[in-house]
Amino acid sequence: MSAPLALLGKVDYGTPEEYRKRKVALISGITGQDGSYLTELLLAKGYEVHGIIRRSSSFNTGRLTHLYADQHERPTKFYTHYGDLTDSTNLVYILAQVKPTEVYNLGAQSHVKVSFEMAEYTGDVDALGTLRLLDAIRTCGLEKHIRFYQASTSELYGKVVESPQSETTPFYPRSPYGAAKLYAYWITVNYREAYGMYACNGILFNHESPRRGRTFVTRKITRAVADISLGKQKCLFLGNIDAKRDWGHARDYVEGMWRMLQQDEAEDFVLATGETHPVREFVEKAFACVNMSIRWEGSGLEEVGIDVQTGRVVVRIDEKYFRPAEVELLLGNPAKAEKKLGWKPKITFEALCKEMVAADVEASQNPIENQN
Ligand code: NDP
Ligand code: GDR
Repeated sequence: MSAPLALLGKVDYGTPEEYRKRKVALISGITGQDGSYLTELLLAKGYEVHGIIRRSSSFNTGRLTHLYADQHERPTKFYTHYGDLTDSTNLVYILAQVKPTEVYNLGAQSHVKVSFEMAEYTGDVDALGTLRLLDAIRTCGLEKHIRFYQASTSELYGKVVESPQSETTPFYPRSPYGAAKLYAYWITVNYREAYGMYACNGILFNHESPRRGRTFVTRKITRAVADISLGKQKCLFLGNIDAKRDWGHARDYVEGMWRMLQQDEAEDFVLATGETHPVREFVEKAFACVNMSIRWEGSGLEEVGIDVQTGRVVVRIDEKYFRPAEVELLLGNPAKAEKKLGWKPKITFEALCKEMVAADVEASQNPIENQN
């Protein structure tokens, strides 16, 4: 069966081996946490990096500012293109223009709680957006030339069926986000099997950093800890503090993404630390970084976190942060990635927490310079 490229007329890209002698990456979601770290990694490896950015009335390229600045001081191989995963024509146009050798699909409505309120949009971007990008590659006739990375997630596991969770654990998503990512996972597998594409799923467990979006729980906590320690905020309001997550550092995880695209054959891999911690432990560790210790009192919605030294309530529970269906426990088994990719996370839970608190203390003291 011929590729839909016939619609565009034949383009000779040379053999896949010749084509892949160049190192050109295209990243959707480049303005996000992972996109910014992956861009740094690929530029350091000598890649030409192209990113898809969305037009927004407010500033959305803060995590890339240092790379734009570099470009004006000395020429770099970093380019951005306006686009959106809901716009097929635009994706075909960008692919035809850029002719990447590797495509990293990181773009997504990535907030689980928000996905319950914007379920259709989340499905459009996270599920159909992945299909659009895969089809755009085929439309350009590049399905044998491009290596494709799909940002799959531990949210696919959802309700605990087995623990720790590995590449063979059955999926049971618990949110519109998880369900949309399930479609994206399987369409990636399907395009690999149907069209011989080099397409991989990275099933990544939670990974954080000082560049984490401000409404995800770790960053929300470290920002509040910074502001409370500096007397700028009184109390932190949270939802389910008993949920457990396998938290790593985003810098380690983007290295794993790249390694997945350097194998002889495309496969799916879990990236995780193999440790799990409840949200309440992250709260305790974060406060400890500013020399505050927390004592818990009460239960359920009435539970509070008290600063032992002053006796002040600094953490309260707010019903509005609970989800209609929760993922209670995530704990990954990264053995396959360690064996086949030689990948191991380097940054510990404690070091991650410390780095995030230090960055937020600095940002709180100098709010103009630090707008991540
Ligand atoms: P972020 O939320 O920080 O970044 C998401 C990116 O997607 C942003 O660049 C955003 O653009 C972009 N985006 C959103 N909607 C669209 C759209 N319609 N078209 C094109 N781009 C869009 O996510 P992370 O960096 O944390 O995560 C990267 C990917 O990995 C996501 O797909 C996420 O679901 C997945 N993932 C993340 C994990 C984590 O723990 N961080 C774990 C497992 C998977 P804008 O800046 O304009 O909003
Ligand atoms: P998650 O991350 O849903 O795991 O998805 P998030 O940090 O939002 O939640 C982690 C856990 O903390 C609980 N929680 C709260 N969460 C938020 N955001 N705000 C709160 O106030 C709060 N209080 C308690 C949550 O209920 C949850 O159990 C992230 C995203 O990056 C996804 O895109 C990615 O796929 C998964 O990680 C792996």
